[in-house]
Parts: sequence; C-alpha cells; structure tokens
Amino acid sequence: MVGFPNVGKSTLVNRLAGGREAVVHSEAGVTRDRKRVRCEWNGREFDLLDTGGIDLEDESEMAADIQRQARLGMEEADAIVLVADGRSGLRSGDTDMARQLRASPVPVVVAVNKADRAVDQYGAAEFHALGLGEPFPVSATHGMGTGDLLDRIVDALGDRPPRIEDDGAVRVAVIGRPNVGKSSL
Ligand SMILES: Nc1nc2c(ncn2[C@@H]2O[C@H](COP(=O)(O)OP(=O)(O)OP(=O)(O)O)[C@@H](O)[C@H]2O)c(=O)[nH]1
Ligand SMILES: [Mg+2]
Repeated sequence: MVGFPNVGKSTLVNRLAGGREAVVHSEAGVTRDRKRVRCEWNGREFDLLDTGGIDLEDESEMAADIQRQARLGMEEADAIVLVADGRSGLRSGDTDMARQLRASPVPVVVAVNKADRAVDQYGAAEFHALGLGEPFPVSATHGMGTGDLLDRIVDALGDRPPRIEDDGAVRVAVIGRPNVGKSSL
C-alpha cells in the first residue's frame, strides 16, 4: 500500500485485513515502520504492507527516510496498491508517484479512498488519468468497495509464487569481496 500522506492507507490496510489489526511482523524503520498485516480473501492468503505517506516534493530528511522505507516495501511486493484520496481529487502527488509506478515490474492497482457515499464513486473516474488502469473507489472507514478491490488484488497476485517466500525461516546472506570463496563455502 503506497500513496500520498493521509490518504487512508493504514485505515484501508486494517479494513482489508478484517479490522483485526493483526500485526504479523513489524520491521523497525529509521523513522517509520513498514507494518505487515496478514490478510485472506477467497482462500488466498497474503500479507499487506502498510507504508508511510510519500510526498516526492517533501525534501526533508524525515520524508526521505519514509520514502526509502516505502521503496524497500515496493521492491519485495508482488503487487502494489496506489492509494489516493477521492475527496481531495487527483493531486500532483498522485501523478508523480503514478509516473514512477508505470515502470513497475509488478501489477499496480489504483484505490481511490474516502468514497464514503455511493455518489462518491463517480469521482474515482478522473484517476483513470494516472494511466494505471481502472481505479477502484473504496471507503476504508465504511467498507464500501473493499470486496472488489480485494478481488482485483488477488487477481493481480495470480498463481505466481511469491517473490519472497515467508516460510518463517531465518535467512543468512553470505557476502564478501570477489573471489574469496563464497560459493565454495
Ligand atoms: N471519510 C473518510 N476518511 C477516511 C477514510 N479512510 C481514512 N480516513 C481518514 O483519513 C485520515 C488519514 O488516515 P490514515 O489511515 O492514517 O492515512 P495514511 O494514508 O495511512 O496516512 P500516512 O501514514 O500519514 O501517510 C484519518 O483521519 C482517517 O480517519 C475513508 O474511507 N473515509
Ligand atoms: Mg499510515
């Protein structure tokens, strides 16, 4: 889950995970954690990774740290949900992120949040302009549209094995200068 600050990513993660706030794993970030929540839909289990809001125009050190954390999250993701705020409408912050995500090697789904009333879903149409396919209107607080979004996420994950298998095993990286014998070891 990535997106501009305050669009409702954390609320949406908790809603999609059934409101359980089931924190499975929490990696300490420099200034912000990437929060991982286990989720299940139609018999398919996957982890949702909440990230800090990205404002590419914010040049503060704090923002840079959050962006670094979010980027690490995107690197290990099998699908990316770009969350936007339907109430504020399409903003340059959304467009900036979408431009980068159009080059993503994994599927990207656009969720237009804060569509609390049925009439709000029409507002999602302008997010077609992001060039990332059909935008999904959702309301994280009311639960509207979340089933369709989950269908799309599961569809995007497909049958491919996860890029990073979470089997609970501890991983050890063998690193060193060239030719010291890493492979032989
Ligand atoms: N009306 C409405 N408000 C929402 C909805 N989802 C989230 N909010 C509100 O939006 C604000 C931000 O929600 P968060 O979930 O913290 O947003 P975030 O994207 O995780 O924010 P950062 O992590 O700071 O980038 C809160 O006041 C939420 O209550 C929604 O579907 N409808
Ligand atoms: Mg958040």
